[in-house]
Amino acid sequence: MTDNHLKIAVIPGDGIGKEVVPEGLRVLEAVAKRHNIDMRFDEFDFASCDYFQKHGQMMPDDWKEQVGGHDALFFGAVGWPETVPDHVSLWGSLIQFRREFDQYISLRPARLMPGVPCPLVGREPGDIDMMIVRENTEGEYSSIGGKMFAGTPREVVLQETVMSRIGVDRVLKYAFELAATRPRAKLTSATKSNGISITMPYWDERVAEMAKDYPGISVDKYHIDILTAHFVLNPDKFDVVVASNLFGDILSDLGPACAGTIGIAPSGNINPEREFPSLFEPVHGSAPDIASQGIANPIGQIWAGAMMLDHLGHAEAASDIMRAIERILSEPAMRTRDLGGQADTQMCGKSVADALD
Ligand code: GGG
Repeated sequence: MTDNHLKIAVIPGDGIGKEVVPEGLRVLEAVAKRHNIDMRFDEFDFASCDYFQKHGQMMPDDWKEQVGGHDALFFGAVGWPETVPDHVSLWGSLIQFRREFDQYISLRPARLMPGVPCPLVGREPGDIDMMIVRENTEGEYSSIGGKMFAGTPREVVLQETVMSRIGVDRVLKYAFELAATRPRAKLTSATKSNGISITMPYWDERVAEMAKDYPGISVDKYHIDILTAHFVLNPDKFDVVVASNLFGDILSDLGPACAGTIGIAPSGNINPEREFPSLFEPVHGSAPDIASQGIANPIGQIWAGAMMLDHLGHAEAASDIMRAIERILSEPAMRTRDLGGQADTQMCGKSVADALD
């Protein structure tokens, strides 16, 4: 049964995360009111580089207790390389959430929305509509490795890729099931099994094995290098795309960029069994180059809010947000600069809230 009382942990993080999260909340509050959803927001200052500077770590030791009782996490962005190295901020925050809350699916839609100028010539809305399913807890993002003979000419660094049968099969199953719900029923697997000769052939084998259970799904695979070229040249070829952690991260920036801008791309870090809360964030990072100027596109954050509501069983409220986003994107005056407009972050967020049915 759908829960009408929702408790959301809000974590703005760094850079433009602090600017786009309030716009996401503005829209969530407006839609909650219309749908009589009692939504409570608890804001946390950790998982940010400011917190690191004060406390010497990205999150308090009891972060899991602090946010674990919430229905979902609404996250902005992390990273401020001037003060904290990027690998320290990412591993100290987002990667902890993904691993500790077993958010093994990263679901990232890339869709050409009506009215959005597409950098690829001749594409219309509907031509680009893919769901990128990224493995989110293992793969190339592994903590197994180390450095030997540091600072000497014999210096050696090593970081292992980890693929477990459980880890690979569960992300593939999710992707096949998702493909089965979509009209084209097509699944593309990203690989590199010619060069990476142990883990990637294993990935391919598991795809082939699982495909036997889904005879209605048309399956293909591409090496990641040519796949990136096809994303740019033939994005309409793709429906559901499943990829390892690193390949999925790259493809889920490229896909939305082909569809106009990374600024509108959302992402769900999902624990499908709902044993733990899932986390919703824009695909983009903290963007230090445009932070504090009030010009960031808030739509990725707002769309992440729609994904969160959908995940929590409020599909109608989520659809209302998506309709409002489509209306605003169709109006050049309401677009932010990444889409050739002049609107600032707050104007754009407010216009989405006002455009709700
Ligand atoms: N809102 C997403 C964010 O802050 N991303 C920072 C980043 O670099 N993420 C890498 C990743 O998602 O693995």
